[in-house]
Amino acid sequence: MARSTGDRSRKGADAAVPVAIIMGSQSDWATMRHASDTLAALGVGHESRIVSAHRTPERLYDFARGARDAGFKVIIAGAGGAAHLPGMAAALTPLPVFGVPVESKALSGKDSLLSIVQMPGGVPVGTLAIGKAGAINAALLAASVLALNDAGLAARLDAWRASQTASVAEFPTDD
Ligand code: RP5
Repeated sequence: MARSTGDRSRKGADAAVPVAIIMGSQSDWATMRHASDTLAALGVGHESRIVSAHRTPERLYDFARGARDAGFKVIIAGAGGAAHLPGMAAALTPLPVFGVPVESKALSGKDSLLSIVQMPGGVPVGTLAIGKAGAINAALLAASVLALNDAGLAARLDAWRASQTASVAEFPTDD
């Protein structure tokens, strides 16, 4: 179901892989894997790959310009620091882009957040929280979008939410 980072196979239009997870560096994977894990738990096909706006700009252009024709429906883009990847991807594709600010060492991800969220009017990036929570929620948002046209996925999302609700204890414990 999920293609891991490093799998560069492209099969053209592929309805089974509707979500692309891109990230600026291998170091982002510790965060972005939570998006991958969440999509896997929901049975959503996805592919993860490293696409750096700064170090591999041609790869970014090739990926983003071809993303729709490759069959992707939603892109999740995570980056840290001067995090231009989500915005540049959004500039190059009509697909919805959800941006995940990766927590940076120097500024704890505030730099990432501001880099991603402050897009000019006309080029939207749906920006999530910094770090793991943002990665998980980006996956849930992507799944919600896809569930609009997928009753099975909508049911799995409902079940996921019900399970989350059931897991919350009413009273705190000392353990
Ligand atoms: C960004 O620079 C990446 O998204 C990453 O969050 C950050 C640091 O990259 P590395 O130096 O760890 O490769 O482009």
